[in-house]
Amino acid sequence: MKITEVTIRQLSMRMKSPFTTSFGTVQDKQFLILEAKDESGLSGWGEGVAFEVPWYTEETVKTSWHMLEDFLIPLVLNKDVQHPDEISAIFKVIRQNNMAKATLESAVWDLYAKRTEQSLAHALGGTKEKIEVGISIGIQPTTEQLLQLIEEHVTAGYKRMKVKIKPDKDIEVIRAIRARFPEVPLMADANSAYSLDDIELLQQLDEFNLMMIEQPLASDDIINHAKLQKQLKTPICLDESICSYEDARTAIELGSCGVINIKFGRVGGLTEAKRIHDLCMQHGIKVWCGGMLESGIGRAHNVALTTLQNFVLPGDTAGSNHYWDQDIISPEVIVEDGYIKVPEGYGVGYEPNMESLEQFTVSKKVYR
Ligand code: OSB
Ligand code: MG
Repeated sequence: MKITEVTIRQLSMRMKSPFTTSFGTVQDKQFLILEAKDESGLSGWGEGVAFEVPWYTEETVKTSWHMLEDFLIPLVLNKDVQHPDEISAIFKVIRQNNMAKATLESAVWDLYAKRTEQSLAHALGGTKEKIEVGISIGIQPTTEQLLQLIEEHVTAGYKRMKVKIKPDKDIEVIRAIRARFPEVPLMADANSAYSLDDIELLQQLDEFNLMMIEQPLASDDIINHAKLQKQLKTPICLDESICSYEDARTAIELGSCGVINIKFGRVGGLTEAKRIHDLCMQHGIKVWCGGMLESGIGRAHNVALTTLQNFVLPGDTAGSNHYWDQDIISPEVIVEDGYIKVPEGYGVGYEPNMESLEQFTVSKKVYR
Protein backbone atom coordinates (compact mmCIF):
# COMPACT_ATOMS: atom_id res chain seq x y z
CA MET A 1 0.00 0.00 0.00
CA LYS A 2 0.97 3.61 -0.56
CA ILE A 3 -0.09 6.48 1.68
CA THR A 4 -0.81 9.19 -0.84
CA GLU A 5 -2.47 11.80 1.36
CA VAL A 6 -2.52 12.65 5.06
CA THR A 7 -4.88 15.13 6.72
CA ILE A 8 -4.26 16.48 10.20
CA ARG A 9 -7.02 18.21 12.10
CA GLN A 10 -6.92 19.82 15.49
CA LEU A 11 -10.17 19.34 17.36
CA SER A 12 -11.46 21.14 20.38
CA MET A 13 -14.05 19.25 22.40
CA ARG A 14 -15.46 20.09 25.80
CA MET A 15 -15.66 17.19 28.23
CA LYS A 16 -18.90 16.74 30.18
CA SER A 17 -16.98 17.36 33.40
CA PRO A 18 -13.41 18.36 34.22
CA PHE A 19 -10.96 15.48 34.82
CA THR A 20 -8.46 16.07 37.64
CA THR A 21 -5.31 14.08 38.37
CA SER A 22 -2.37 14.79 40.68
CA PHE A 23 -0.79 16.80 37.83
CA GLY A 24 -3.67 18.97 36.66
CA THR A 25 -7.16 19.37 35.23
CA VAL A 26 -8.45 18.92 31.67
CA GLN A 27 -11.85 19.98 30.40
CA ASP A 28 -11.56 21.65 27.01
CA LYS A 29 -9.70 18.97 25.20
CA GLN A 30 -7.48 19.89 22.27
CA PHE A 31 -6.23 16.94 20.26
CA LEU A 32 -5.28 15.78 16.78
CA ILE A 33 -7.20 13.51 14.43
CA LEU A 34 -5.29 12.15 11.47
CA GLU A 35 -6.62 10.61 8.27
CA ALA A 36 -4.28 8.57 6.06
CA LYS A 37 -5.49 7.83 2.51
CA ASP A 38 -4.06 5.19 0.20
CA GLU A 39 -3.84 5.04 -3.60
CA SER A 40 -7.25 3.37 -3.81
CA GLY A 41 -8.99 6.12 -1.81
CA LEU A 42 -9.48 4.12 1.40
CA SER A 43 -8.92 6.00 4.68
CA GLY A 44 -7.46 4.99 8.02
CA TRP A 45 -7.94 7.14 11.10
CA GLY A 46 -5.81 7.84 14.15
CA GLU A 47 -6.08 10.04 17.24
CA GLY A 48 -3.23 11.88 18.94
CA VAL A 49 -3.26 11.56 22.71
CA ALA A 50 -0.83 14.33 23.61
CA PHE A 51 -2.44 17.01 25.78
CA GLU A 52 -2.14 20.77 25.34
CA VAL A 53 0.25 20.92 28.31
CA PRO A 54 3.23 18.53 28.73
CA TRP A 55 2.36 17.25 32.18
CA TYR A 56 1.79 13.58 31.44
CA THR A 57 4.71 13.21 29.02
CA GLU A 58 6.88 15.79 27.27
CA GLU A 59 4.65 15.90 24.20
CA THR A 60 1.94 18.43 23.42
CA VAL A 61 -0.62 18.90 20.65
CA LYS A 62 1.76 21.39 19.02
CA THR A 63 4.86 19.21 19.24
CA SER A 64 2.85 16.32 17.78
CA TRP A 65 1.76 18.40 14.81
CA HIS A 66 5.33 19.65 14.31
CA MET A 67 6.78 16.12 14.42
CA LEU A 68 4.13 14.80 12.06
CA GLU A 69 4.43 17.64 9.56
CA ASP A 70 8.19 18.03 9.50
CA PHE A 71 9.42 14.47 10.05
CA LEU A 72 6.94 11.62 10.33
CA ILE A 73 4.58 12.24 7.40
CA PRO A 74 7.50 12.83 4.96
CA LEU A 75 8.94 9.46 6.06
CA VAL A 76 5.85 7.54 4.91
CA LEU A 77 4.22 9.62 2.19
CA ASN A 78 4.24 7.74 -1.15
CA LYS A 79 6.45 4.95 0.23
CA ASP A 80 5.51 1.35 -0.46
CA VAL A 81 4.46 -0.31 2.79
CA GLN A 82 3.32 -3.93 3.01
CA HIS A 83 2.43 -4.06 6.70
CA PRO A 84 1.95 -1.48 9.50
CA ASP A 85 4.79 -3.08 11.50
CA GLU A 86 7.11 -1.40 8.98
CA ILE A 87 5.97 2.04 10.14
CA SER A 88 7.48 1.71 13.60
CA ALA A 89 10.73 0.52 11.98
CA ILE A 90 10.73 3.56 9.66
CA PHE A 91 10.09 5.87 12.65
CA LYS A 92 13.12 4.51 14.57
CA VAL A 93 15.27 7.29 13.06
CA ILE A 94 13.24 9.79 15.08
CA ARG A 95 13.76 9.68 18.85
CA GLN A 96 10.81 9.42 21.21
CA ASN A 97 7.84 11.63 20.33
CA ASN A 98 5.83 8.47 20.74
CA MET A 99 2.38 10.03 20.74
CA ALA A 100 3.07 11.80 17.45
CA LYS A 101 4.29 8.52 15.95
CA ALA A 102 1.30 6.57 17.25
CA THR A 103 -1.14 9.06 15.70
CA LEU A 104 0.04 8.16 12.20
CA GLU A 105 0.93 4.54 12.93
CA SER A 106 -2.50 3.71 14.32
CA ALA A 107 -4.15 5.29 11.26
CA VAL A 108 -2.03 3.04 9.04
CA TRP A 109 -3.13 0.01 11.10
CA ASP A 110 -6.79 0.96 10.58
CA LEU A 111 -6.15 1.46 6.86
CA TYR A 112 -4.31 -1.87 6.58
CA ALA A 113 -7.15 -3.73 8.31
CA LYS A 114 -9.67 -2.14 5.93
CA ARG A 115 -7.57 -2.99 2.86
CA THR A 116 -7.25 -6.59 3.98
CA GLU A 117 -10.96 -6.74 4.88
CA GLN A 118 -10.65 -7.61 8.53
CA SER A 119 -11.31 -5.93 11.84
CA LEU A 120 -8.40 -4.12 13.47
CA ALA A 121 -8.79 -6.49 16.43
CA HIS A 122 -8.26 -9.45 14.13
CA ALA A 123 -5.36 -7.78 12.31
CA LEU A 124 -3.64 -7.24 15.66
CA GLY A 125 -4.14 -10.90 16.60
CA GLY A 126 -6.95 -10.29 19.09
CA THR A 127 -9.51 -12.96 19.82
CA LYS A 128 -12.05 -11.58 22.30
CA GLU A 129 -15.62 -10.84 21.22
CA LYS A 130 -16.23 -8.51 24.13
CA ILE A 131 -13.95 -6.71 26.56
CA GLU A 132 -14.29 -5.86 30.23
CA VAL A 133 -14.42 -2.18 31.10
CA GLY A 134 -13.34 -0.30 34.19
CA ILE A 135 -13.71 3.37 34.99
CA SER A 136 -11.16 6.00 35.98
CA ILE A 137 -12.55 8.64 38.31
CA GLY A 138 -10.67 11.91 38.71
CA ILE A 139 -9.96 13.68 42.00
CA GLN A 140 -13.23 15.13 43.32
CA PRO A 141 -13.82 18.25 45.42
CA THR A 142 -15.27 16.14 48.25
CA THR A 143 -15.15 12.48 49.27
CA GLU A 144 -18.95 12.42 49.26
CA GLN A 145 -18.97 13.36 45.55
CA LEU A 146 -16.43 10.63 44.85
CA LEU A 147 -18.51 8.03 46.68
CA GLN A 148 -21.55 9.13 44.70
CA LEU A 149 -19.69 8.65 41.40
CA ILE A 150 -18.44 5.24 42.45
CA GLU A 151 -21.97 4.27 43.37
CA GLU A 152 -23.21 5.29 39.89
CA HIS A 153 -20.51 3.34 38.09
CA VAL A 154 -20.90 0.24 40.25
CA THR A 155 -24.61 0.36 39.44
CA ALA A 156 -23.85 0.79 35.73
CA GLY A 157 -21.83 -2.44 35.88
CA TYR A 158 -18.28 -1.19 35.36
CA LYS A 159 -15.86 -4.01 36.25
CA ARG A 160 -13.43 -2.03 38.38
CA MET A 161 -13.10 1.38 39.92
CA LYS A 162 -9.90 3.37 39.61
CA VAL A 163 -9.54 6.52 41.67
CA LYS A 164 -6.88 9.16 41.45
CA ILE A 165 -4.88 9.90 44.57
CA LYS A 166 -2.36 12.53 45.59
CA PRO A 167 -0.80 13.58 48.90
CA ASP A 168 -3.58 14.47 51.37
CA LYS A 169 -6.19 12.88 49.11
CA ASP A 170 -5.11 9.29 49.62
CA ILE A 171 -5.43 7.07 52.72
CA GLU A 172 -8.57 8.67 54.11
CA VAL A 173 -10.21 8.70 50.69
CA ILE A 174 -9.46 5.01 50.11
CA ARG A 175 -10.60 4.20 53.65
CA ALA A 176 -13.92 5.93 53.00
CA ILE A 177 -14.40 4.05 49.73
CA ARG A 178 -13.66 0.71 51.39
CA ALA A 179 -16.04 1.49 54.25
CA ARG A 180 -18.86 2.03 51.75
CA PHE A 181 -17.83 -0.57 49.12
CA PRO A 182 -15.90 -3.33 50.93
CA GLU A 183 -15.79 -5.72 47.96
CA VAL A 184 -15.65 -3.58 44.85
CA PRO A 185 -12.60 -4.19 42.58
CA LEU A 186 -10.64 -1.04 43.36
CA MET A 187 -7.30 0.51 42.45
CA ALA A 188 -5.57 3.87 42.89
CA ASP A 189 -3.54 5.91 40.38
CA ALA A 190 -1.04 8.42 41.78
CA ASN A 191 0.37 9.76 38.49
CA SER A 192 3.83 10.04 40.07
CA ALA A 193 2.75 12.11 43.07
CA TYR A 194 4.97 10.31 45.63
CA SER A 195 8.62 9.55 46.35
CA LEU A 196 10.36 6.79 48.29
CA ASP A 197 10.17 9.06 51.36
CA ASP A 198 6.45 8.28 51.37
CA ILE A 199 7.00 4.56 51.77
CA GLU A 200 5.21 4.30 55.13
CA LEU A 201 2.19 6.08 53.76
CA LEU A 202 2.13 3.87 50.69
CA GLN A 203 2.40 0.77 52.89
CA GLN A 204 -0.78 1.83 54.67
CA LEU A 205 -2.59 1.24 51.37
CA ASP A 206 -1.84 -2.49 51.72
CA GLU A 207 -4.69 -2.91 54.18
CA PHE A 208 -7.36 -1.97 51.60
CA ASN A 209 -7.09 -4.93 49.24
CA LEU A 210 -6.41 -2.78 46.17
CA MET A 211 -5.96 -4.60 42.87
CA MET A 212 -2.90 -2.44 42.30
CA ILE A 213 -1.43 1.01 42.80
CA GLU A 214 -0.61 2.77 39.55
CA GLN A 215 2.54 4.84 39.02
CA PRO A 216 3.22 5.95 42.59
CA LEU A 217 6.75 7.29 41.87
CA ALA A 218 8.45 9.42 39.24
CA SER A 219 7.95 8.67 35.57
CA ASP A 220 11.67 8.07 35.02
CA ASP A 221 12.24 5.98 38.11
CA ILE A 222 12.07 2.28 37.39
CA ILE A 223 14.69 1.45 40.05
CA ASN A 224 12.83 3.03 42.95
CA HIS A 225 9.63 1.32 41.86
CA ALA A 226 11.54 -1.98 42.28
CA LYS A 227 12.62 -0.92 45.78
CA LEU A 228 9.08 0.07 46.64
CA GLN A 229 7.53 -3.10 45.21
CA LYS A 230 9.72 -5.21 47.54
CA GLN A 231 8.15 -3.42 50.49
CA LEU A 232 4.53 -3.38 49.30
CA LYS A 233 2.04 -6.24 49.14
CA THR A 234 -0.14 -4.39 46.64
CA PRO A 235 1.09 -4.92 43.08
CA ILE A 236 2.52 -1.81 41.42
CA CYS A 237 1.19 -1.01 37.96
CA LEU A 238 3.46 1.12 35.80
CA ASP A 239 2.00 3.69 33.40
CA GLU A 240 4.19 6.76 32.74
CA SER A 241 7.43 4.76 33.28
CA ILE A 242 6.85 2.42 30.34
CA CYS A 243 7.47 4.22 27.06
CA SER A 244 8.99 1.33 25.11
CA TYR A 245 9.61 -2.41 24.97
CA GLU A 246 13.00 -1.75 26.57
CA ASP A 247 11.38 0.05 29.51
CA ALA A 248 9.05 -2.91 29.98
CA ARG A 249 12.02 -5.31 29.85
CA THR A 250 13.88 -3.24 32.45
CA ALA A 251 10.88 -3.05 34.77
CA ILE A 252 10.21 -6.78 34.52
CA GLU A 253 13.84 -7.70 35.09
CA LEU A 254 14.15 -5.41 38.12
CA GLY A 255 10.80 -6.49 39.58
CA SER A 256 9.42 -2.96 39.48
CA CYS A 257 5.80 -3.95 38.91
CA GLY A 258 3.28 -6.78 38.72
CA VAL A 259 1.09 -5.08 36.14
CA ILE A 260 1.58 -2.75 33.17
CA ASN A 261 -0.95 -0.27 31.85
CA ILE A 262 -0.42 -0.21 28.09
CA LYS A 263 -1.34 2.95 26.19
CA PHE A 264 -0.29 2.61 22.58
CA GLY A 265 0.17 6.37 22.31
CA ARG A 266 2.69 6.42 25.12
CA VAL A 267 4.78 3.65 23.55
CA GLY A 268 4.77 4.90 19.94
CA GLY A 269 2.09 2.78 18.35
CA LEU A 270 0.14 -0.45 18.17
CA THR A 271 3.11 -2.53 16.98
CA GLU A 272 5.16 -1.57 20.05
CA ALA A 273 2.11 -2.06 22.29
CA LYS A 274 1.75 -5.59 20.92
CA ARG A 275 5.45 -6.33 21.55
CA ILE A 276 5.10 -5.16 25.16
CA HIS A 277 1.93 -7.22 25.53
CA ASP A 278 3.76 -10.34 24.29
CA LEU A 279 6.75 -9.75 26.55
CA CYS A 280 4.51 -9.29 29.58
CA MET A 281 2.64 -12.48 28.74
CA GLN A 282 5.90 -14.46 28.64
CA HIS A 283 6.79 -13.14 32.10
CA GLY A 284 3.44 -13.46 33.83
CA ILE A 285 2.92 -9.70 34.02
CA LYS A 286 -0.74 -8.77 33.59
CA VAL A 287 -1.66 -5.91 31.32
CA TRP A 288 -4.66 -3.70 30.75
CA CYS A 289 -5.42 -0.87 28.36
CA GLY A 290 -5.18 2.65 29.73
CA GLY A 291 -6.95 5.70 28.37
CA MET A 292 -6.10 9.31 27.57
CA LEU A 293 -9.60 10.80 27.63
CA GLU A 294 -9.90 9.94 23.97
CA SER A 295 -12.68 10.69 21.55
CA GLY A 296 -14.21 7.72 19.77
CA ILE A 297 -11.40 7.29 17.26
CA GLY A 298 -8.70 6.65 19.85
CA ARG A 299 -11.21 4.74 21.96
CA ALA A 300 -11.94 2.38 19.05
CA HIS A 301 -8.24 1.54 18.68
CA ASN A 302 -8.09 0.86 22.42
CA VAL A 303 -11.02 -1.54 22.13
CA ALA A 304 -9.26 -3.43 19.32
CA LEU A 305 -5.97 -3.61 21.26
CA THR A 306 -7.74 -4.92 24.36
CA THR A 307 -8.85 -8.03 22.45
CA LEU A 308 -5.29 -9.42 22.74
CA GLN A 309 -5.08 -12.35 25.11
CA ASN A 310 -3.00 -10.93 27.96
CA PHE A 311 -5.26 -7.90 28.48
CA VAL A 312 -6.65 -9.79 31.45
CA LEU A 313 -7.72 -6.83 33.59
CA PRO A 314 -10.51 -4.32 32.82
CA GLY A 315 -9.18 -1.21 31.05
CA ASP A 316 -9.94 2.52 31.12
CA THR A 317 -12.04 2.22 27.98
CA ALA A 318 -15.27 3.90 29.11
CA GLY A 319 -18.03 4.37 26.55
CA SER A 320 -18.29 7.47 24.35
CA ASN A 321 -21.01 9.00 26.49
CA HIS A 322 -18.86 8.95 29.63
CA TYR A 323 -16.76 11.93 28.57
CA TRP A 324 -18.71 13.38 25.62
CA ASP A 325 -22.20 14.69 24.96
CA GLN A 326 -21.58 13.91 21.33
CA ASP A 327 -18.74 11.74 20.05
CA ILE A 328 -17.20 11.95 16.57
CA ILE A 329 -17.86 8.35 15.54
CA SER A 330 -20.90 6.32 14.73
CA PRO A 331 -22.06 4.14 16.18
CA GLU A 332 -20.70 5.43 19.49
CA VAL A 333 -18.76 3.07 21.77
CA ILE A 334 -21.33 1.56 24.09
CA VAL A 335 -20.69 -0.07 27.46
CA GLU A 336 -23.33 -2.52 28.54
CA ASP A 337 -23.15 -4.13 31.95
CA GLY A 338 -19.39 -3.44 32.04
CA TYR A 339 -18.62 -4.86 28.60
CA ILE A 340 -17.96 -3.44 25.15
CA LYS A 341 -18.88 -5.69 22.28
CA VAL A 342 -15.97 -5.67 19.83
CA PRO A 343 -17.19 -4.45 16.43
CA GLU A 344 -16.80 -6.84 13.51
CA GLY A 345 -16.60 -4.31 10.69
CA TYR A 346 -13.34 -3.73 8.81
CA GLY A 347 -10.70 -1.56 10.47
CA VAL A 348 -11.61 -0.07 13.84
CA GLY A 349 -15.24 -0.89 13.02
CA TYR A 350 -16.63 2.56 13.78
CA GLU A 351 -16.98 5.29 11.16
CA PRO A 352 -16.03 8.89 11.86
CA ASN A 353 -19.12 11.07 11.83
CA MET A 354 -17.96 13.72 9.36
CA GLU A 355 -20.52 16.27 10.49
CA SER A 356 -19.38 16.19 14.13
CA LEU A 357 -15.77 15.98 13.03
CA GLU A 358 -16.16 19.22 11.07
CA GLN A 359 -18.05 20.82 13.91
CA PHE A 360 -15.16 20.31 16.36
CA THR A 361 -12.30 21.01 13.92
CA VAL A 362 -10.41 24.22 14.68
CA SER A 363 -7.63 23.77 12.12
CA LYS A 364 -6.81 21.40 9.31
CA LYS A 365 -4.04 20.77 6.82
CA VAL A 366 -3.63 18.29 3.98
CA TYR A 367 -0.25 16.76 3.05
CA ARG A 368 0.35 15.14 -0.35
O1 OSB B 1 -2.87 8.15 34.31
O2 OSB B 1 -4.19 6.82 33.31
C1 OSB B 1 -3.82 7.98 33.55
C2 OSB B 1 -6.25 10.50 32.05
C3 OSB B 1 -5.36 11.44 31.60
C4 OSB B 1 -4.02 11.27 31.79
C5 OSB B 1 -3.55 10.15 32.46
C6 OSB B 1 -4.43 9.18 32.91
C7 OSB B 1 -5.82 9.38 32.71
C8 OSB B 1 -6.83 8.47 33.20
C9 OSB B 1 -8.17 8.45 32.50
O3 OSB B 1 -6.69 7.78 34.19
C10 OSB B 1 -8.25 7.37 31.50
C11 OSB B 1 -9.47 7.48 30.60
O4 OSB B 1 -10.58 7.24 31.08
O5 OSB B 1 -9.31 7.79 29.41
MG1 MG C 1 -2.19 6.32 34.98
